[in-house]
Amino acid sequence: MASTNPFPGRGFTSGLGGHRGGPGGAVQSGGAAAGPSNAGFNASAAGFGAGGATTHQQREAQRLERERAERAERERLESAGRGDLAELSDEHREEINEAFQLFDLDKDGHIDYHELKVAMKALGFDLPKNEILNVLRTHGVPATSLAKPTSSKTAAPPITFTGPTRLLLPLASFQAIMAHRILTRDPRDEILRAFDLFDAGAKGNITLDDLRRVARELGEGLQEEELIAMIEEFDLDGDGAIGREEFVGICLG
Ligand SMILES: [Ca+2]
Ligand SMILES: [Ca+2]
Repeated sequence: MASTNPFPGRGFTSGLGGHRGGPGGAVQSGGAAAGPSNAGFNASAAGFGAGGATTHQQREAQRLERERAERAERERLESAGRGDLAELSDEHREEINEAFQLFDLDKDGHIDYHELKVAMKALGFDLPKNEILNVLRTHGVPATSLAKPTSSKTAAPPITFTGPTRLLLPLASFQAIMAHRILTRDPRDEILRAFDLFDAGAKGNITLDDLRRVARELGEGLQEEELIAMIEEFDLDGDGAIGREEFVGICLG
């Protein structure tokens, strides 16, 4: 049949006996059960078509509505995030971008669960698993949507959600989220993060050895007496080292 049909694109419609051309007419003429010779075929086709079309359309509508809501929420957060981003120092903005680039191993502008976890940790946010998952659920996009961005319109294959790693976080969302977190973070947290950089081995104290090491790493030509004087100045409880609270006191005081 296909070989003799002069209008291959309309073959199925005319085969149903419908007098309306085009794909839109096909469903309608099928529903009207036109053409006695084709009635049997039409009925089953219409039954299948109608049932399938309704649920498909409903599902499609629900999916579109859900996507619209998610997109709106994402855009709202991202525009709020852009505001945050504008408030950040250049240094923080660079830190955010560097953390992302560093862990976006395949350079596709998206990071997965594990990459997000380490990228956030690199920025000083060591979040538990469920919080990372929440970030991905709220801001992530399905990995499958990246492979074929335009083919989701017709007969979208069901997204098989096999796990958190199937959601990816785009750079713009990462920037917005991290900007917000950095701006709203407790200064104490940042101070303690710095403390941890000094405190080798997480002893809970910054010792003279730690100061020597950091001075060396920073290339600061500090004299031994200067380092000792630093400890003495801030060592309030006299244990010969700078504890966490003593350190917070230095930075906030
Ligand atoms: Ca990636
Ligand atoms: Ca002390």
